[in-house]
Amino acid sequence: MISRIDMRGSLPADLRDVLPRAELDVEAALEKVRPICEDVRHRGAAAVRELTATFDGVEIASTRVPAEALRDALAALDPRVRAALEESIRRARLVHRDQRRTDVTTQVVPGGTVTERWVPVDRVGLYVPGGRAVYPSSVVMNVVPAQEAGVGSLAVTSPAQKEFGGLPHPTILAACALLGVDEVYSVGGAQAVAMFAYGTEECEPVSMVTGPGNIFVAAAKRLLKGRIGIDSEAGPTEIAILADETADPVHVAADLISQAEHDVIAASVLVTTSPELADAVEKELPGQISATKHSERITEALSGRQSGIVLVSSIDDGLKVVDAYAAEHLEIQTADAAAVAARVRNAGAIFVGPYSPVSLGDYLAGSNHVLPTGGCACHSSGLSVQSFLRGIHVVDYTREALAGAAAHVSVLADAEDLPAHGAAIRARFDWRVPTETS
Ligand code: HSO
Ligand code: ZN
Repeated sequence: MISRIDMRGSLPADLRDVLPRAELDVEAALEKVRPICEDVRHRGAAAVRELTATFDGVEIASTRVPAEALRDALAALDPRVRAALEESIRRARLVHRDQRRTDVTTQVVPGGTVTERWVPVDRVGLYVPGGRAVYPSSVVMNVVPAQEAGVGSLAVTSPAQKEFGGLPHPTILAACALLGVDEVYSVGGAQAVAMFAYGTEECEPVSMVTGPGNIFVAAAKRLLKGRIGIDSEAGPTEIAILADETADPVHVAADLISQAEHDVIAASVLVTTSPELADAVEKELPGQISATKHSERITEALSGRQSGIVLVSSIDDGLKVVDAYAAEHLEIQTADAAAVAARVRNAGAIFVGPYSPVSLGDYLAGSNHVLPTGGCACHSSGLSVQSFLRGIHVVDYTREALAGAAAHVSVLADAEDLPAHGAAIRARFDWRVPTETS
């Protein structure tokens, strides 16, 4: 049921186009999302509440989740889930704390310095999906880097759920409480992104919105980008596995299945030098799929055109294939996996060897699971402390140091036909181009 592409002869020139990939037409959703965002912009919280009634089927009196609801959710949280979340948070903090940047001052010339000062974004809104995908782990993965970056004001929003009296899912609320986030809204969809971007009577506007969501959330982020900063537009989950004959087909099948579990359009791609492994994985899949809860969804994802097994004639070719694919998650299950992993150029995150499966990274490795999808790993990184920081150049030159640069500035300004640029420097030196000693 999983398709095969044989590239053992030679690799096709248009490798990127040949490889399986899900298409997500965010552009088409833009027109639906535009009036929603305009409505929120003009009518504020009333519009947000009405849109929540329309799209989520719940009447909410206020968009803000009361503090007691957060406390109650934490008190009612299964203690085992609490312990697991606490460990996930602890490990994520260790990794993200090490991502903090220090300001660097470069002395360019005597008396002339440029300092790169790292300043966190003042206020961030985090979107957490609701509905079928209730992911407290994603709350951790969004909140921890923002907090470690030093973001002062952090708000979380997640769709109002009818079955929870118009509040977001209790596990989401409990995760917020564990992380010390007390500003939470029960709003989902495009209206949530608009609420954050424009602000309402009930929610101060933010400077940046991060977090995964459905196609309407992605479209709203695309529409409002510029007014707000965004992380990447999250597409369906992908796993690629580069494996040779040393890989265990049971592990490979389990890992392909694990990410296919997310969505019928999730992508699972095995790239292997070993036809025997390909056969063994194919043989292994049906048994594992039928033993798992979401077997229908998984079967659809694995038989979709976005998933497949790619046969290659060497690890070198395999590396070319996985680099062209630029997977969100890439596992290396080969001999000398660390050395092979070191040669990978494009991936959201790399999982090395038999004991580093993607599901470890989804929850507890300490790494971040908000990663670039759809091939964006060839130009972007996953969410990190850096995502929430701005590097501001602070330029500080003395009179003498400016004098030393003046002639070159004048020449370049004239060459660009912008003489007033040069004049701004001469104005400080009696309208003459100074020499370094004048
Ligand atoms: N694999 C997903 C993240 C996730 N998995 C959340 C389980 N829960 C995208 O990286
Ligand atoms: Zn996952």
